[in-house]
Amino acid sequence: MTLEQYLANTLPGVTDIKDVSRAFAPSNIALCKYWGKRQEEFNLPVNSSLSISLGNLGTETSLECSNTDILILNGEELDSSDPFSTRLFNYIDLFRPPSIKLKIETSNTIPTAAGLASSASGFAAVIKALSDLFSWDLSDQRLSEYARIGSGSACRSIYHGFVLWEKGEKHDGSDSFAHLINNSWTDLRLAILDVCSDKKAISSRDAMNRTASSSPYFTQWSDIAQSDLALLLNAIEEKDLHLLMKTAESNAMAMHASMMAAQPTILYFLAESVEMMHKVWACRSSGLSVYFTMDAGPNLKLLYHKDDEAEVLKQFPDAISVNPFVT
Ligand code: 2P0
Repeated sequence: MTLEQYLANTLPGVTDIKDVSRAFAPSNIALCKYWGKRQEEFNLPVNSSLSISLGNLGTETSLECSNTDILILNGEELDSSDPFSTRLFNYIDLFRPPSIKLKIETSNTIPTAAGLASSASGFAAVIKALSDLFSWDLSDQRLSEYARIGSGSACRSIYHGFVLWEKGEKHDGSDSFAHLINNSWTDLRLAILDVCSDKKAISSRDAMNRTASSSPYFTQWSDIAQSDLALLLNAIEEKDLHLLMKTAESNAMAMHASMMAAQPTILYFLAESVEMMHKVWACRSSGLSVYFTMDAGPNLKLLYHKDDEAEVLKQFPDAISVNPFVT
């Protein structure tokens, strides 16, 4: 089945269009990473993944019917040839009647200094706003499926708290969506260590495809992801923060190991990333329970118990702390 056929079968009709709609979606950080696709058109993953959303840090998007398509990102109008604009409107074209033109205003509530502006919250916010604009009232499951089509990790940004993206088995992705898991445990805190916010040399999309197609460790990575996910779900169930943080750190390192073995190699670590890792490990040796995770970039995200926040920020004064449970 093609993407167009799948959408034709599942999208409600457009009968009632509001003038304006607004939506917010949080950024998310994976504790068990999504890395590798089994199908590209629908962004279907090889492995299930688990994330924590970043509370009130994410993307706010408003849509307004207009005579022509306009995209304003963080207060500045983007040229229609801008790659982000092209990608976003190509996505929106899948869902809107061709006669509908939109003025889109989208802004990130995450501090730019955190270097975390991600496509995940952007696509999640836009599909929520489209659902509202067309009075579709889509379920969270459907929103998550549709967000995934924009960007895989966007399917997790539909929710707050701990979120599990089930990889699913079907060709049309109808069983590949995210859902909430136990949300009543709020001890975890994060802090973002911005090592470098420059545009990366290789996008995460290209990097994961290259890893899947050329890394001899890719099969091991997906086996590790599966066993790490079980450990993380157990850690959440048992409220075992140490197990959660330890597993998240080793999962991130396993993902990076799989990409380092790709051809040509992919290395997102900068010298300062490695320096910060050693600092985290030194803190642990001296009794401070702090761990890290890393995504497709050089920045570290520290993980720790809320009671350790003051000490973590003393050790890492430039870190930007996030309470993922404040919404
Ligand atoms: C994650 N990342 O689980 C992993 C960890 C980056 C490292 O999901 O091609 O931008 O749009 O589906 O969602 C980044 O990948 O990729 C990502 P596409 P996406 O958060």
